[in-house]
Amino acid sequence: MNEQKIMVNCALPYANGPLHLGHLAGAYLGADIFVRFSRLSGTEVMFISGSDEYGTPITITAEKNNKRPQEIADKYHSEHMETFRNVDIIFDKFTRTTDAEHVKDVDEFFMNLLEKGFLEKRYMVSPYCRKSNRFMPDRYIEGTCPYCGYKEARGDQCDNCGRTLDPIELIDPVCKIGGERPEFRETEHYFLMLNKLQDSLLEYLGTKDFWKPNVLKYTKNFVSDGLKPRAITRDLDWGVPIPINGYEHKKIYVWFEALIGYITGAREYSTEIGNPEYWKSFWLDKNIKSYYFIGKDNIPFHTIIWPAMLIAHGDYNLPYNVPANEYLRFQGEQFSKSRGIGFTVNEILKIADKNSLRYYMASILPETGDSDFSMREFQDKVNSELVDKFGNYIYRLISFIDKNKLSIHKPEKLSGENKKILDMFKEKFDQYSQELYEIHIKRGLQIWLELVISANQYFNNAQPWKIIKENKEECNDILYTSLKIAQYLILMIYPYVPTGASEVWSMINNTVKIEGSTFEKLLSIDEFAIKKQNPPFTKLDFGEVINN
Ligand code: B3M
Ligand code: ZN
Repeated sequence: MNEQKIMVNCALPYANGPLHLGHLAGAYLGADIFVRFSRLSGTEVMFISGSDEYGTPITITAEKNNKRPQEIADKYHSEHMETFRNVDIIFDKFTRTTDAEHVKDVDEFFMNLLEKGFLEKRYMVSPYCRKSNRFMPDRYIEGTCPYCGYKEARGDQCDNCGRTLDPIELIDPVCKIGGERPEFRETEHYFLMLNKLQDSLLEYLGTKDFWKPNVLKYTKNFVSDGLKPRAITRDLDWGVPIPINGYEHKKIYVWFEALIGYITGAREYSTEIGNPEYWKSFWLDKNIKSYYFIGKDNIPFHTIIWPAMLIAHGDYNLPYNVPANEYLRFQGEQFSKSRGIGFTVNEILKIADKNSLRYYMASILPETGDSDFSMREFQDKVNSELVDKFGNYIYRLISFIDKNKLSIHKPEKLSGENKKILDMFKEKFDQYSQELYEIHIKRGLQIWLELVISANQYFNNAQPWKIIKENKEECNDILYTSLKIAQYLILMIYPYVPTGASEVWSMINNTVKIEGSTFEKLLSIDEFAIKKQNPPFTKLDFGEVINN
């Protein structure tokens, strides 16, 4: 069931604003859990993401703040790296699309596709602002949506009905910068000839019936609109230059170049670890599975455009799975910065610790449909499950061994209830592994929680505090069993709450660390060094935040 080697890539977040809980739920937390699980299962993983620093999302923020785009990108690039560290999301490489290495990769990709005939020059009609004397990005044009009548639809998309738009379709279009009705002028661009890739793309998609239903649905919608040539350059200053003379005033479209960042990140990582060819063992070996953790709005770019680009290029591995999540709401409403709804990651870390946050978020990931983040549920779940059920089991067990100064050894033979429960744990652990292997993060957690409840029941029924007076050997067997149970519980929760689990682990074992080891090795440890201290999980008390 285990793969030897996999590649896990996470959408490159735009470096134009803080990361919020929706980012974690949509892509990053699930990816980190999957990576940690895979590594513990003995799989070699390369885990890549980075900052998406070009494109209009950055220039719009820069203009609003009277800053240069690079200043905005610099600020949020370092902020993002720190935020991910704050919640234990640790990439092998968090690259930047403004890195010179990235530009090199984009040039190579562009020229490769051009030479093979997959890029062609075409004319298109684009909005032109006479006041600022330039072509305007689609996003800068606003007007009334021709489909639903929403007055503030953007030239690329209507936020009300969700349709992708062309600015020329807008009723009464206005340029956000010049404030006037734009002119529509012809302009020349490079197009990716998706039509030429249609057959290979459909063949590829035909092998993907195991993808999540939501991912297949968005992908099919896109395909049924027809695979038409798509412009991959723009009339913009801020972007990767087009590697052809005479195109100095145009740039490569952000979505075309940002995707190539996955390759740049892998290359840069390989150089950093002193093994510059390492990335090839992932990207050039067609047996290596690659996973892309992304939010729902990025689906067609990863299930159509990126595979099309990779097919056209020819050398590289196509996405194996794209386990995109749906949206997270905040207490029944959409996250909205302007209306003050929801938290950024760093805001919530001021009132809750990272273990609790990861635990709760993992339990509500929008894996199959939209889900809701509720402060009350956050508090209740952490307090009753992580602290009361899991924390107490560990605490009671360790306190008992410590108080009686016992040293626990492996029994010659386990029998009765002891054997029964460990057999059951082994079986449930295999189920958990299968769920996580299939990226069912919530189901894995559910199995763990059931086991925590069984662990408490076992300990209550076995009554070691009574048996110790009657039969020392039998008491040893109960505590040995309880410690083996603790091993399972700690290791199974590790991918979800790595820091907390590692601390609990050090209370029963002080020689081997979880990180860098495997389930197999760690579960075979039969010697325990008990160190009594309180488990790291503490109760949340949001008080007023909940009542507001
Ligand atoms: N930057 C979208 C986003 O941040 C986009 C993803 C790029 S992945 C190559 O939501
Ligand atoms: Zn609309």
